[in-house]
Amino acid sequence: MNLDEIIQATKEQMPHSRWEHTLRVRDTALQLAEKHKLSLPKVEIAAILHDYAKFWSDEQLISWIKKYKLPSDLLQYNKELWHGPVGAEVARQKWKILDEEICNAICYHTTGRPAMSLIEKVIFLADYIEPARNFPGLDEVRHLAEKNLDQAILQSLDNTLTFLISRGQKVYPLTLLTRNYYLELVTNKAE
Ligand code: DGI
Ligand code: FE
Ligand code: FE
Repeated sequence: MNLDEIIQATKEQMPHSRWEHTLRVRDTALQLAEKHKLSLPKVEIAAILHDYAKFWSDEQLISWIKKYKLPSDLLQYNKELWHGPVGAEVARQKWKILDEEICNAICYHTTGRPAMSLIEKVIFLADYIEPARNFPGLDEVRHLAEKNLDQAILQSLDNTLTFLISRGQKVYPLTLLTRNYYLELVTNKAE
């Protein structure tokens, strides 16, 4: 597995603007990784691959979810939730990446999950705070991410849930479980 080859193939899966987002996620993730003494090459691969399947057709995403027995409940929720788990499967099947931390960081970058590893947290947050993002409440999450990753994750999930509810959209149960987990973690630590 060669990083240049992965970069070239990833670039070909998406429009240029999405590739630029990917590069900003990589840079943001590497900054966080350095601060938290994480393996930079692992973080870089996860960041490059995180949106690999974002522009795949519904048919292609559905066929991977079925073929590789990814959670079938995904199909009852927003299509936006499919590209993470499928991207992780691409990492395994196409790029032979067997490092579970890298695959999980790709898999859970949209929903998060309870008790994420440091690399999962870094990819999850870098995707949310990269410099060109512009969500309501983003400055607070950027600020929190400098001091406490768990608080930043909680705030970003609260923002996402508020956004989904305001648009009348379904919430994927894992998104909610993740939010509740980090709420408890942050609250108990503060006591
Ligand atoms: O792929 P990106 O745009 O870089 O970012 P992402 O993978 O975090 O996807 C964000 C989208 O996913 C955003 O529009 C909100 C949506 N999303 C996150 N959690 C849920 C969700 N959508 C639904 N319907 N339900 C969720 O639980
Ligand atoms: Fe994504
Ligand atoms: Fe992304």
